[in-house]
Amino acid sequence: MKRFPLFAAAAFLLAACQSEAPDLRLNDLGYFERQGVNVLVFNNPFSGGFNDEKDSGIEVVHHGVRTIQGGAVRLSPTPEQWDLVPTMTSRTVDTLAQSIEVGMRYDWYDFDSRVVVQPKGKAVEISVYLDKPVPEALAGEAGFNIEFLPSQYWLKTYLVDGKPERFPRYAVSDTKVRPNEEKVRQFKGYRTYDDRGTGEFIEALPLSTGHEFLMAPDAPERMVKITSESEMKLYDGRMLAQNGWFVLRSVLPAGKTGKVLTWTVEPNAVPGWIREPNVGFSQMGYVPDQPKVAVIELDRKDKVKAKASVWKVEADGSEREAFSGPVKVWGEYYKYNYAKFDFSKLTEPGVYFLKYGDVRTGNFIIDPSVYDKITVATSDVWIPVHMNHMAVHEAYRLWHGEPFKEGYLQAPPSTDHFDLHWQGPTTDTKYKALELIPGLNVGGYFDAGDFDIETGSNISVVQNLITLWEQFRSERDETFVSEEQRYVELHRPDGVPDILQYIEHGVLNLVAQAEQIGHMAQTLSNSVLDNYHHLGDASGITDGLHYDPRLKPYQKSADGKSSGTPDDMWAFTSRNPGLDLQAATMFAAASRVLADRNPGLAQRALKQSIRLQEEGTKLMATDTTSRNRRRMNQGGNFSTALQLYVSTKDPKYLEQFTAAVWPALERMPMGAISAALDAVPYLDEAYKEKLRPYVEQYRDYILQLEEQNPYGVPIGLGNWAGGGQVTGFGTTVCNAHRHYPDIIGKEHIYKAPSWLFGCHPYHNYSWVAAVGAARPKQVFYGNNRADFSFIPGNMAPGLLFRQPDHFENYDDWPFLWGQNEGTIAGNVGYLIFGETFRNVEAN
Ligand SMILES: [Ca+2]
Ligand SMILES: [Ca+2]
Ligand SMILES: [Ca+2]
Repeated sequence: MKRFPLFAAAAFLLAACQSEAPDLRLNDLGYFERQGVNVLVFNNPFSGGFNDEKDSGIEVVHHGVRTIQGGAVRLSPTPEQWDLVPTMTSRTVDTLAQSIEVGMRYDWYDFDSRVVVQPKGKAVEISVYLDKPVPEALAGEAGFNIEFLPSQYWLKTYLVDGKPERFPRYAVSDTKVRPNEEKVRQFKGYRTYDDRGTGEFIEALPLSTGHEFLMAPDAPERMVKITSESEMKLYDGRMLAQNGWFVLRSVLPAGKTGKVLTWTVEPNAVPGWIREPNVGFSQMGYVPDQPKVAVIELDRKDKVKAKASVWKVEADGSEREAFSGPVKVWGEYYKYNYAKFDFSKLTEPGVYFLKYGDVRTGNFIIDPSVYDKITVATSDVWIPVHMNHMAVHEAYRLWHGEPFKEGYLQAPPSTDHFDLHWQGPTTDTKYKALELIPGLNVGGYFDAGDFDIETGSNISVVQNLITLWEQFRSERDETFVSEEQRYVELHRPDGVPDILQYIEHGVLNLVAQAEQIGHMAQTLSNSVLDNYHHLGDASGITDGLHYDPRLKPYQKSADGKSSGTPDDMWAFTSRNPGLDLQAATMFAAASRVLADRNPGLAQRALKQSIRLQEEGTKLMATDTTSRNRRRMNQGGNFSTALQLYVSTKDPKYLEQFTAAVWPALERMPMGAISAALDAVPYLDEAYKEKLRPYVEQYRDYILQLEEQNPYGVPIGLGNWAGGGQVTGFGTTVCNAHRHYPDIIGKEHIYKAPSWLFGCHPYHNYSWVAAVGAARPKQVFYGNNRADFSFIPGNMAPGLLFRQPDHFENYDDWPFLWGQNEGTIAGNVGYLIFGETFRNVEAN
């Protein structure tokens, strides 16, 4: 992506000429643009994976912030995540006519529509066309919607046909109820709501109705004028779901074809606006002798300043310039221009901040100890808060009570789940559909911002915690865990290293799965969508009573132990021998580390390990599913062989490992290098020598990253931001440096932490909640996201890419999981990275 400054200069001159006529124009990337305003038309189509992810359709990036999205024909006034989204059937960019046309289709209703967007001066005209009238079932329901980001509009004003109003800070508008029969179908026929036996669903009523809406006249950067001959209504999507947006909507007329609706949308552009520079630096600070480079992200129209400076905060509160140096242009990367400021020469411990032009950053520390505590919030708070089947207390606060007391039922065959799970045509167990599988409500970790136990993820978490324990033996004890009392208390030492207790807690659930089910479940998850989207205390997701279908919904049995509410969680039990083998490896390692701490559990783990290893191997030999083949090919088996060799010292596993590792390194050197490096401490010098050329290749990859983007780390462009990729990269670089310091210099180990702690695009906040930084991110997609808060120690996935050129990370809106969610696997990945980095850094 890197282009040279020469081109940047040319683009600058061209842009300067165009500023005489600042109308919206269709650019080479296929969206409409003028300085401060980007109008995107299905550059990001609805993916359908989780339905409405609030990042699709017609979108507006307004003065650098994506404040409008979801522009499309929709079937509800305030669409929720699991409402149907249209499939994009065509997208035509007509450079001559300066227009973009998109075909949309709802298969379930056999309903097609088209939207055509064309610039008209500083506005775009959006028209909806129908070749056939709106189907009868959708008359009055189908409409054209666009959505406005609440956190950027609340408390601002709007004018509707000239009448002043204010966007509400909290959802408090009016609602009505309608009979369930009238509800438009939701994702796979599931329902997002629990009607409490009323037979009715809720619909939001509009805040305002009119033909001209002027949004945010009091905030020029957010001001948008929308006019139409069709009646428009403004709704508050948060009435039904906390992650809803403000929705402007016109219902499509029934019985009509051709052009059925036209809106004119004019986002204001502030004259002369240039985006404020984003000065990226490590909020966690720097150790004295490490490289210190700030990366400055600049509007392409901004002129790069020659110099930047570092200021020291003195003990008497005064400030003085401690260093000043040149700013070097790096070049363009996607939307912006980048420059670097190297202040490595500054080594004196102290409190500092950076100055670049008018920008003054928050402060940071230079000191040998800055990295000492980078993992404590994750290990002391985030991980224990995610312990399932426990009540978790912290000082005066209850994080959550004990969830899922009623246990888990066998998922019925042929279930297509809403969180991407499924149950195959049989149960694969001795249990009948909806029969209680005893003993599963123990141990385990919530997957993420949701509360299911993802078995694969839990296995890798336990495996990683074991690796961490065996490598670094952290005896840290800040957590009280009583499995007997099902009680956790944060910041209360109990004489047992926390990491052993975390391993034990994970193993308790996984061993129970192997014993009770006979093999590993895919997942233990919600049975009904209306409790899957639960926010807050996990103990309230289900009623804690066994489901008895003989009772009526919401009715309790006389003994108070069961209810007719079908809210019990399900175990999805279709057998996956690949998962069984993964568990077998982990159980072998767990039996090793738990032998002293909990001999009974260690025995059970070993027994299941041997059984699953035998059964899994046999099944794998005959298994032809692509998932397992892929796993075999990707070298999952040589990591396993290494683990087994470390556990047992049986040379047959060493043979398996060496037979697989070299072909894997040839096939995909960057994919296999991490596992190959893990083996170095256990193998001989000959192995280490043979690996050397691959480490040299890895160095070339690291150097090439510096050419690819200004931050020198792998930047993910997927629908889930690449924080995990960066921690994985950081861990691998640290291990490569540890074993091959002559090939991988120490300077490279600081790239991943710089990115994680604030040196990255969009803003310069640390991706890790609460620790070390003057300005960590403040909102995350955790189970407390409705409070616009965080769970300390969470590492956000971070920087999300939106096609074709926009990176973002909202820090005033927690609800986009792809940028703000913490997962148990991701945060344990951060813990591994942090511990590895701290140890390698200190040596
Ligand atoms: Ca999940
Ligand atoms: Ca402890
Ligand atoms: Ca229940």
